[in-house]
Amino acid sequence: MTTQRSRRSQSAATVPLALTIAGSDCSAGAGIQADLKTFTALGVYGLTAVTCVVAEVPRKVSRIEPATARMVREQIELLLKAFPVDAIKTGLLCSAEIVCAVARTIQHNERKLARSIPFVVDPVMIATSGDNLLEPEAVETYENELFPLATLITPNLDEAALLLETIINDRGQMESAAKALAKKYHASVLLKGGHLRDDNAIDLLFHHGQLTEFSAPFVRGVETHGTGCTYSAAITAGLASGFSLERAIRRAKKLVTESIKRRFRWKLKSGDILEALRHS
Ligand code: PXL
Repeated sequence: MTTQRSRRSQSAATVPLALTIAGSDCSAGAGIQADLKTFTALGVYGLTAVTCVVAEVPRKVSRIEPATARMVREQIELLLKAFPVDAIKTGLLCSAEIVCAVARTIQHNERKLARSIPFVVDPVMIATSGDNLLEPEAVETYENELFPLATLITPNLDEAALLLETIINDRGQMESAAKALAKKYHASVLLKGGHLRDDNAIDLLFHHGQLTEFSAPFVRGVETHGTGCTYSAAITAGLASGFSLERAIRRAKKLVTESIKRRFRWKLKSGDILEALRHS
């Protein structure tokens, strides 16, 4: 017979677990804070490995301080040893050294655990404010070390353009870019087209040789902060919950669109309006 207590501990044991390896955004719209809120909103328990601390508010990045590569490695190692992690995502990794440490630690631990864990790589390079977040030398390390391990890579148009050294200005160019990235990195790619600012925000998934479109009405006139982090965290939560890639993306897209529609707004002392995503 199952007692009340053991029934409760059984259900607690089945909560999916996701790990985010990312930076801290003190304004809490992006970074590990956004990831944790998103995991929680989707019924997933979130674990964090902090890569750097960013002093910022939505339109301004003021200072970035990286953790040591050793500290990043130790957090990941400890968590993977202690918890049956169901999915992992990366956000801002800050430096080439940290990108390399993350890749090697995941690879090493997966080998030890003898299982591969769904792994979403959000190649965070530039903030919506236009500030550079990633050391330029780190791009090559992403390509050589981290992308080969990814289940899914989720670049926006700027990141894709940088990776392919091209310009992406319309839907046709998006299609070619999604395919080119998938071919170049032998991975599934979700290319996010929100920056085209058309009537619809269109994202293209290239997965197992097939192109799938995810579309939602573009919410106009909103200065967003943290949409990319929220989107990739929601996809990771879906994968941690056992969803297929397509189902995880479909639900994540809905969550991001709804969050933008029902955003929080604060009137600042200057009379300006500050906007941020909500995740519940
Ligand atoms: O939105 C990109 C991003 C990711 N991670 C952290 C950030 C930001 C944006 O500013 O601060 C920690």
